[in-house]
Amino acid sequence: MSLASDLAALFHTAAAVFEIKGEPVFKAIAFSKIARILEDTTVDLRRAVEDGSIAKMEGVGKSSRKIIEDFVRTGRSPDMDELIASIPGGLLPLRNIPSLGPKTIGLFWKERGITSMGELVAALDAGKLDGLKGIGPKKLQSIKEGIAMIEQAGGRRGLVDVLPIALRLVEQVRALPGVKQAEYAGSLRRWQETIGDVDIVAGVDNSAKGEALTKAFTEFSIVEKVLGQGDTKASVLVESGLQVDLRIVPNDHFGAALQYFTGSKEHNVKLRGLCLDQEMTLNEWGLYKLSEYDKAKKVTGKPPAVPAVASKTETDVYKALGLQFIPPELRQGKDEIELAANKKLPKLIEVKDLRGDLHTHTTASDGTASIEEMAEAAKALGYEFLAITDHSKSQVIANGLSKERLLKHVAAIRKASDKIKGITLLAGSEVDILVDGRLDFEDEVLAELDIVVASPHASLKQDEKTATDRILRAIDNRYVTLIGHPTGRLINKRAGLPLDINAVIARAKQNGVALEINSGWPRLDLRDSHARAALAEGVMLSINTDAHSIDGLGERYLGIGVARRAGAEAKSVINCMSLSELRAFIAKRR
Ligand code: DGT
Ligand code: CA
Ligand code: CA
Ligand code: ZN
Repeated sequence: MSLASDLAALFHTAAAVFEIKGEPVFKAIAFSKIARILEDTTVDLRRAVEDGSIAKMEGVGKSSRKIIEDFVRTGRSPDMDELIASIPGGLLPLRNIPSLGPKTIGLFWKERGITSMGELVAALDAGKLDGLKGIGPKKLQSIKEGIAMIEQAGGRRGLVDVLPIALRLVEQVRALPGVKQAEYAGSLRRWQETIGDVDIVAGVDNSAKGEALTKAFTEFSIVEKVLGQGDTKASVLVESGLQVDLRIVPNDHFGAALQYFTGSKEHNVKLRGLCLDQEMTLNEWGLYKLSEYDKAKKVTGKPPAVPAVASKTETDVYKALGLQFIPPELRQGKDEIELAANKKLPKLIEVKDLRGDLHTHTTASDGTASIEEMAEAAKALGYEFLAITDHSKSQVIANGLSKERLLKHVAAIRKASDKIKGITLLAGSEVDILVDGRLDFEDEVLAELDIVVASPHASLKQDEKTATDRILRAIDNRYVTLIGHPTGRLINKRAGLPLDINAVIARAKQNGVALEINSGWPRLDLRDSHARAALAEGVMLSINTDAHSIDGLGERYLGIGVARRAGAEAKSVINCMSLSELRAFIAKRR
């Protein structure tokens, strides 16, 4: 982490301490503000401290100036140490629990003596937190669920948090002397939604010194702790305890190593089974004839001293086994090896196959860009169409549109569509699926729209039967084109509706309704397995960003990743249709 981001984290922590202690709110607000400024700053803090210009930085006062100066000069701040030590050490980690804020942590501490996760769990179980002022049973229930989420996640981190760190490290590894190529492997390359640790593979030439390379790796500024270091591998911890493993192999063995460390374990196990059938063996060094491999002398950390059948590239390895190249997203140990053997792998959808986005918001509800701005941004992405689908009236916090506002908005969208050349705007709504499955607008209003996205937002804790009936009823509405984020789950935060997904898929198929893969993090909803099940039944998918800004429109790659893990081809995704095909799809069931 950079100095500025380290300091930002420290100020965020300090703000939480103030809140936990119940100090006047202006203190926490001031420190949170400095933290946010530090997160975004491009100022060289060392220089700013040296020449005194730090005093002029926005938000920085006398006490925060001293903290920054101490930290920049010595790597710590006695004032901050003292502040943090003024509350029990077990309180700060409780901030990781979704739906538990510092104020409530402070309340539990002062009123019930809770000072750690263990004590909190015990108190919840024993009902000791019942009856606290301002803390209802619903709140307690959601804290319990938050704790369960954390335990279930087991410290696995979200894909989007890990990806930038991995990309940065891969770039740094590529720049080391003697490194010919480097890639991230593991669950990240397979595009899993959560990541246990990051695996990086580097191919090096003969001049490279392994020990020096791994040493340089452990000395990258982002590294917080070294777990192990040898001449072919190293393991380190970076921010918030994320582990990164580096493997170094001779460049001629890079493909085999990348294949091996990309996994999944299940895929590799099946692949090795296939090797044995062909009297070969596959390991991190390459694909070898068994007869030769068995005779070869083996030294740990070195390739076996016999020529490999294949090892340079992954494609070589798969080809030598009579397989098509299997994209990493499909390496799940399901049916991908059989499909690759029969040359029947799907031609996976790519970002460039998308011809439009069908679920987006503008300033009319809770977006930050106007209709025109969104349209221009979509055009810049090469899109042929864009559906504007602002929230409906029940979404009060999201400034949902009343019928009257919606009809005006529709007129404005159509006008903009006529004015802006090169892209067609579809006037739509993201209409709320109410608690019983009715929609938030009458049919006669929906009939005025070009496209209808129906999504659940509230009451996401229904039982399976109620939740499934709710979504089925929405699918039955003839104006509904697609179901937006069908379960409402948030990765590592909220389980969402416990749907009977097969029933939902069957009804979507019967009615010709598409199911969304919402690309927005932390939604990714439908998830990969649900999308796969939908495809197996021939249900059409729709990949949308749910963008609330022009930048949001660009964030399609996550949804595409989910679709690829599901084995989706462009022909199964309505965003890849031509506009006239899409209009026909919408019209067919009305
Ligand atoms: P993660 O880190 O839990 O998100 O998941 P992965 O898949 O990245 O797992 P990881 O980091 O333990 O190992 C990376 C890859 O290396 C894994 O997908 C397959 C390969 N691998 C690691 N250990 C073994 C092993 O004992 N046997 C086999 N066949 N493959 C292994
Ligand atoms: Ca891993
Ligand atoms: Ca690993
Ligand atoms: Zn939306």
